[in-house]
Amino acid sequence: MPETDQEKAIIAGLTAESGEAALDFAERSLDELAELAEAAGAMVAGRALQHRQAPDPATFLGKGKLEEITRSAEALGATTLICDDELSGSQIRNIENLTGLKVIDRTFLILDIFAQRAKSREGQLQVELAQQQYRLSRLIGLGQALSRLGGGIGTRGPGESQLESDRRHINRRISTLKRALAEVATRRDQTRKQRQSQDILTLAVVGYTNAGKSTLINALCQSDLLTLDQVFATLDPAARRLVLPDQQPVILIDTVGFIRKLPHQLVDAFRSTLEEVTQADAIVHVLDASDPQAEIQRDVVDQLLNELGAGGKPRLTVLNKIDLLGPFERSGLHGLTGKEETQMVSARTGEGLPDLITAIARLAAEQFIPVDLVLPYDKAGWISRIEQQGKIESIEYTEAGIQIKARVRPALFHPLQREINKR
Ligand SMILES: Nc1nc2c(ncn2[C@@H]2O[C@H](COP(=O)(O)OP(=O)(O)OP(=O)(O)O)[C@@H](O)[C@H]2O)c(=O)[nH]1
Ligand SMILES: [Mg+2]
Repeated sequence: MPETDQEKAIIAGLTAESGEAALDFAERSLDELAELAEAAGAMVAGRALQHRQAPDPATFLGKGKLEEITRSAEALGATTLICDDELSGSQIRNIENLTGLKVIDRTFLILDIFAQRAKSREGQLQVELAQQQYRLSRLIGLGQALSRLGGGIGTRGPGESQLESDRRHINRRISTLKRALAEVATRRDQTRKQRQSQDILTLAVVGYTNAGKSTLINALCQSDLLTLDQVFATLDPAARRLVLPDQQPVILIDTVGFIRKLPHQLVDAFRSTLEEVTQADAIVHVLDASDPQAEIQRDVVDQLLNELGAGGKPRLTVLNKIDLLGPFERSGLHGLTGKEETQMVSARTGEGLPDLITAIARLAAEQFIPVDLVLPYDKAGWISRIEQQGKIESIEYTEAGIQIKARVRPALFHPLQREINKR
């Protein structure tokens, strides 16, 4: 994009604590905000970090800081101010009045990037739902301010009735979007049920945005999912098949990346997409081990997984991008290894992938139930199902019937058990 077309922005954040670690944390959050602003198509002309016990309820940043920002925006030719936290509707209006700048917050920015990236119909519907919910909550902020101004009976001004009609309009749109999404979700459900009925083990590949999830799936499955050095390249889940060394297939599901302060509107709106994570048999958590913020990113992902109710699933941790690390830095990765099994890999060079595949195979094997049974000859049809959905370890044709030792998926185990008990 030529520079002249780009919106010039100043980014600003708050930190409640002043210690070195807290300052560093806030600066890194601003770095990420700058990345988000650029991903949305803006040019970051300046940044400001204010140390303050608590945000100013009316203007988020202090008045003095806002005056400073106004002056530097004039000097730099910036027209937009982007704040690193969610602002209320009245805060946005107050800051706009004080600075003359267009004001947006981190949530708006993330929603905007999602809107630019969404390709599938489901993705577009989900993003618009989140955006409308964001707008609605900002209207309410404005509404409270106005109704306080209005005061007594009969003082309802034109502003307020406009507001009510806006609110009605948004609510109608939200209902339409929810209905459309419910339809798409039903279809997604069917696809998933079909997959589950084939009973192939499903692993959700999750992680912070840009950690290399799609690249890793491509390297493992020889697929060609979109990978880019930018945030939120992937919005729609995609399933790819990986055939393990014992010929057992598993499905890897690529998912949307997580980020700190992920807008709750997005989490709500993306619920059906995120169900791919909650419905998976196990989780592969991909971390960018070369990122100085890897530890924080891991915690953000852990917390979101817990919120989604997927915190207790069997899990593998993958420390990716180790090609960017020297031997000394690699040996310092202990801090990132939790209680789950951890593999160091480079999805780019292929280093560590054979060990990762072994670990996935081990995880897959743990999801199978061992059986030792005698199948009557008239039930021999079950053998092909066991072959498809499990692994036969030994088979012997005896007088009593067909003696089978095998490992099967839970979904086959129960019907099989019922069948045997019928006799
Ligand atoms: N050096 C190096 N770069 C990698 C590696 N794996 C991925 N990358 C790069 O990291 C960037 C992000 O990769 P993606 O696979 O798109 O990351 P993602 O986690 O799917 O990201 P989102 O879908 O945006 O959340 C791309 O530029 C990749 O080429 C790796 O092992 N080493
Ligand atoms: Mg991706």
